Amino acid sequence: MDVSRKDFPEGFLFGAATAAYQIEGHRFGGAGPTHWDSFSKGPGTVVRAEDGATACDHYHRYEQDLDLLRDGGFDAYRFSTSWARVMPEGTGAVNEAGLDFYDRLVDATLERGLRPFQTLYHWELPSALADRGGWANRDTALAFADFAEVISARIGDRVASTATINEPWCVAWLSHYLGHHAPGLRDIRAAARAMHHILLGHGLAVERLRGMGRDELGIVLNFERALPATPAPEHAAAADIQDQIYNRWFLEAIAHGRYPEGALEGLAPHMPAGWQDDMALISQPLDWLGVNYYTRSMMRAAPEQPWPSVTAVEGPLPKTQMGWEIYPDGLHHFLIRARDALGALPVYVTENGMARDDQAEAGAVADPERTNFITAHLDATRRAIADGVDVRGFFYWSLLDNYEWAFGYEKRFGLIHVDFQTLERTPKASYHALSSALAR
Ligand code: PNW
Repeated sequence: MDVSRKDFPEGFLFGAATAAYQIEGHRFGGAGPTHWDSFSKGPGTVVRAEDGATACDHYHRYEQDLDLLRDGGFDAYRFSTSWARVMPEGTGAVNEAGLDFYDRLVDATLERGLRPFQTLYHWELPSALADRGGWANRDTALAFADFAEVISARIGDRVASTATINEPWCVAWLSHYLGHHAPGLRDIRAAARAMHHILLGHGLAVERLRGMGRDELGIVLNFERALPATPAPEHAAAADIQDQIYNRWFLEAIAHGRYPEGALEGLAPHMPAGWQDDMALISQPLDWLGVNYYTRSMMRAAPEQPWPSVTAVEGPLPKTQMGWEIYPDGLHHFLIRARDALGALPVYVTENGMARDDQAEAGAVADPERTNFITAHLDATRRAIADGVDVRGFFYWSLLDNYEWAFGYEKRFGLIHVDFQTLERTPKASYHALSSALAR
C-alpha cells in the first residue's frame, strides 16, 4: 500500500467499523425481536432468507475481534449498540444483560487503547415499534430518544463519540420506498414520513444527550454520486433529483434546517403535518459529521415510473462484488460538499470499503483489489485534507465479513475473513497491508 500514516495529519484516526445486527448474533443475551428477523423470512427479500441470529458470534468473541484491531495498529473502533438488545420491546423494560454486554465491550475497547465510536441506530428496529408503524410513526422518534438516554447513562461516560443514526437514506428511502431493506415497503407516504421522522429522532436524541452533558455528538450520512448516464437534459434532470433525495435531503436538513426544493415538491403531499416546526431541532449544532461513501450511480429518466421517475443503469467502471463501480473521486467530492455545507465542522469517513468473493486458503486470503481500493480512497481523503477539509479519521467497512443485509452472508466486506460454518477468523492480505501502512 503506497500510502502510510505519515501522509495524514497528527492525530488522524484509523479504524474499522461494524454494526450490531450484522456481527453480534441476535439470538444471544436476551435481545428482543427486530424487523430484520421478520423481513428476512421473505418471500424474496434476503438471499437464502438468512438473518442475524448467529452472524459472527461477536457477542461471545468480541475480545478476539478487538485483539485483531489492536494488533493491526488501529486507533479506533466504530460499532453500534442494538436498541432491541437494550430494550427488547423498544420502550419500557431494559435488558440488563444487554447493558452489561456493551459495558464490557466499551471497557475491552479502551483496554486495548482503541477509541470507542458508538452508533445508536444501525437498523435493527424492535419489532414492537415496527408493528406500530416504525419510522413512519412519529412516536418511534420519541422512543428513540429514550433509548439514547438509557444506553448513554450506561456507557456514555466512556465512548469517544456518539452517532445518532447510521445512513438515514437507507433507513427511509431504501426501506420504505425502494423496498430493499426492512420493513420492505414501496409506499411514498410511509417513505416521506420516515424521511422526516428519522431526522426528528436524530434531533431529539441529540437534545437528550446534550441534556445529559454528553459531547462529540454527530450523525452518519451516506452519499452516492449521482451522474447522468448521457448528457441529454432529461438524464441530467434525473441525476439532479436523485442527488436531492439521496445526498442533499439529509445534509441540508442538518446543516440549514431545510429540504431541497425539487425533492420536497414530490414529497410535500405526503409529509406529516407541521413538519416545518421540527426543522430547528433537526438542524441544531453537531460536533462532527460522518461520511459513508461507496460508489456512484449513472442515472436515466424513467418517465413510465411514478415520481421521482428515475432509474440507475450499469456504468463502465470496474465493479466490486456488490456490482458497485469503484469511483474514489466521489469520496473527495463529498468531503468537499460536507465542508461547503457545514463549514469547519470536523468530518470522519465513517465507512468505505469493498465486497469481494474472498476464499480462505491455508490460513490466508489474497485480496489485492481491496488493498488497491483502500489505497485509492485514502488518497482521495488525503486530497480533501489538502483542499482544506478537516477530516479527522477513516474507518474501513468492515472489520469482519458479516451479515450483509439483503445479501445475507454472500458478500464479504471484511478485512478479516469469517468462515460462517466454523466462525473462524482469518485476517486477509488487505488487513496486513493496511496494518503495515499504519506502522509506517
Ligand atoms: C452501508 N445502497 O449500507 C451500511 O452502513 C452497512 O451496514 C453495510 O453493510 C455497508 O454499507 C455495505 O453495504 C448500505 O443500496 C447498503 O445504496 C445499501 C446501500 C448503501 C449503503
